[in-house]
Amino acid sequence: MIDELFSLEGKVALVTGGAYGIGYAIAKAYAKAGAKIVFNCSRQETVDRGLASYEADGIEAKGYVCDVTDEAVVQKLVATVEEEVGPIDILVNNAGIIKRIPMTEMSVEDFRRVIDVDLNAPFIVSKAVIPSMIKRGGGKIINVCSMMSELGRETVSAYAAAKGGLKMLTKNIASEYGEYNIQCNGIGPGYIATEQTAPLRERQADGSRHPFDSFIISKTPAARWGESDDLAGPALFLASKASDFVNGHILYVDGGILAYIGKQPH
Ligand code: NAP
Ligand code: GCO
Repeated sequence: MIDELFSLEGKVALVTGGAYGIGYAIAKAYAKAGAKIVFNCSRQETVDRGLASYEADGIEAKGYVCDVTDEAVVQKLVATVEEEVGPIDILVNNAGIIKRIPMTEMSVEDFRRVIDVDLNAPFIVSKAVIPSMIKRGGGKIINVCSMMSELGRETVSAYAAAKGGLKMLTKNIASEYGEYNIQCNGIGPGYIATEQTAPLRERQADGSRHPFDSFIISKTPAARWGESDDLAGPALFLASKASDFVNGHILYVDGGILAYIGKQPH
């Protein structure tokens, strides 16, 4: 039955940074497909915000404070989840930050922090959940990559380096653990209207669009910013039986940006 292909009934999904934005949209889709939802953020107030949103959407979710860059805390989180909810069948490495600073003006500390959250943390969390997945005969890992896994632009050197590395970490986890029926794939959102990109869409003093806002719309064949819910279907595909023979793939959900050279000037 086609429904069974996309069902997550009885599965436990951990979505890092799943309080709002892209992580929340992915978790909501998983809940609708039957999964039990667990999420974490680095701040109690964000966890509380997420819990209120899940409750308002009629979703039973458990939230934990856990900085994904702290291996000891992550290992404790995984043990707690396994005890309180059950073994983790689906991991979405979604938690992420960006710092938009010209590279030559960026401090090493800022560069390292972005790499720590966006690249080292997916390693840390994946390393914590894979042994249990192997014991249970398999699992799904979805790493949230980016246009910057493929492209650069000014001021995002640390983020692009991290997301480019995350693409290759995805391929390596797929290569190293595919034989244990673990599928590790990436999802690559285009430019999505979330709090993270809000500065790029702020209306100008005269009420006009932010120049970057207009730029992205011109570079996107779909001629719009993505919404977090645009990721729901592709993320569900990567978490379900439907993708059991898909491994090491980065599924770009970008409205066509990566395919498009841009509109010729008139
Ligand atoms: P967002 O709105 O900024 O949300 C980020 C989430 O990650 C928050 O819940 C945040 O909560 C959590 N987080 C940040 N640092 C953390 C840490 N050290 N430990 C645990 N949780 C942490 O971001 P978003 O736009 O939804 O993006 C989510 C993911 O998609 C990120 O990996 C981002 O790089 C990626 N992405 C975004 C876009 C886009 O256009 N928006 C496009 C491509 C890829 P706390 O701050 O409370 O920890
Ligand atoms: C930026 C944006 C992008 C998006 C996303 C694109 O400053 O260029 O924040 O990096 O977050 O990663 O896929």
